[in-house]
Amino acid sequence: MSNRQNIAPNDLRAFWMPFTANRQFKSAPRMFVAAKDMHYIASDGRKVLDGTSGLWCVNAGHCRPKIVEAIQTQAAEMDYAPAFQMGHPKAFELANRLVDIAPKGLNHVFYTNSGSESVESAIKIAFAYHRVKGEGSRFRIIGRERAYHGVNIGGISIGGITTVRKMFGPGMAGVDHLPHTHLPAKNAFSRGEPEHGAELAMDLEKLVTLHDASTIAAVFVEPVAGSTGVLIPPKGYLKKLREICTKHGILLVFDEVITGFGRLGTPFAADYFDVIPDMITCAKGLTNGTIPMGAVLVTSEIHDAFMTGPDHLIEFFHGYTYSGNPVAAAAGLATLETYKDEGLLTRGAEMARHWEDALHSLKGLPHVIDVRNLGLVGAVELEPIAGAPSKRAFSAFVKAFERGFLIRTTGDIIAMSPPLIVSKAQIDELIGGLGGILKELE
Ligand code: PXG
Repeated sequence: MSNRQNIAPNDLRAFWMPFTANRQFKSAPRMFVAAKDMHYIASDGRKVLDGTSGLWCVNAGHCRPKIVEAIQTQAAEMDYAPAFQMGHPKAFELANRLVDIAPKGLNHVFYTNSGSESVESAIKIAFAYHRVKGEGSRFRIIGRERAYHGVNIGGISIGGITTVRKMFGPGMAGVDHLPHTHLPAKNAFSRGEPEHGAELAMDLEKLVTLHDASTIAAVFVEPVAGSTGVLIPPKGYLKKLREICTKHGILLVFDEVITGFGRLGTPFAADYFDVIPDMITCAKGLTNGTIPMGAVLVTSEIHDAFMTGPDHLIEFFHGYTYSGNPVAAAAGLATLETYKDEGLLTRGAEMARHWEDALHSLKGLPHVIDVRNLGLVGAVELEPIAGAPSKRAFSAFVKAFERGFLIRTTGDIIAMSPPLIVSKAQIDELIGGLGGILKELE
């Protein structure tokens, strides 16, 4: 019998959902059908307060008029233009607007369609940059434990998530890892940047001694690790990494897929920490989550190193069919305008203190073993149920959805990152709601 006869239009089996407990979801689906500003509307008509900006991407809030209109207009005017050997004005305009808000020196933009692709592109730029400069022996990339750099082979190789790393084969060759900086014994319940742990950056010197600088192309770090539970870097840590990379001619890449576009109260985390990397990978907030688009921002030094040889030849053999797609570029331009009109790239700084106070009010509630925050990112770590890791936080997530709040969980850590338009009252509502749930958890 044909498959088709078995699948009703509303059957949930065909869609193999990403990063989802498929069987649990399909036994009790949680569906969103509409969204506006700070809220989703669930399929049963309930309003759900968005405590996570979708998946850390809807920084300006949902269905913002300028962005909606720009997408509609562009889709009708020119849906697609070839990305290779042809151009269209909006991709160039967006690159210029991005450079305007990027940290000083990051003057060029390579487009991708996601954070994962931004990471792969940055890895390839790092390899190729050293090669065009005559240092092709720099084939090694240094990542970090507990890092998330997307899902492709390069990203999972330099990433540090064990469940992912054990599942998909040996990965990319020539990778080593720095230790993570999560030190709960010393830093639990830190407000903002923790005091202890900057010395962990010195492990990079050890890796340089082990492998020799001449084999190392780049160090990749998330300035604040998001997916693995909001790990805030210790004071001074990123500055030390920068110093060591500079000393040894190693490129420093900040993966700002989550921290980019105002999450910490500055346009990029590089601004917040006052550390300028050689490349920034971004995505998500670039188009406010509407149309897939990512980018790698690079220094002129990197870009210009490729601009040699006969000028009819392609300088960098890399790119995607949808690099700089017109509808995505239009969405990106309207997103950056919305951020500018409403001061959203720095609004997090104004709200950070209220957010921090609200989050830390959860200290002392049952099962809470740590609270972490920076800008408009926060995490509440719960003591796992013995023998059933992740279960306690997952029940908090399900209960929160039932009560009208969207939160995220990773292991037994609850992560929150509301849209940057959030009000103080909405922060209180979200954190108050979470507090109520924590009191009821097993
Ligand atoms: N780098 C970083 C630092 C990320 O956080 C990616 C790369 C990959 O981006 P794409 O666009 O390929 O998904 C990410 C993505 C979560 C969560 O809830 C985090 C991400 C994605 C989905 C969920 O922690 N980060």
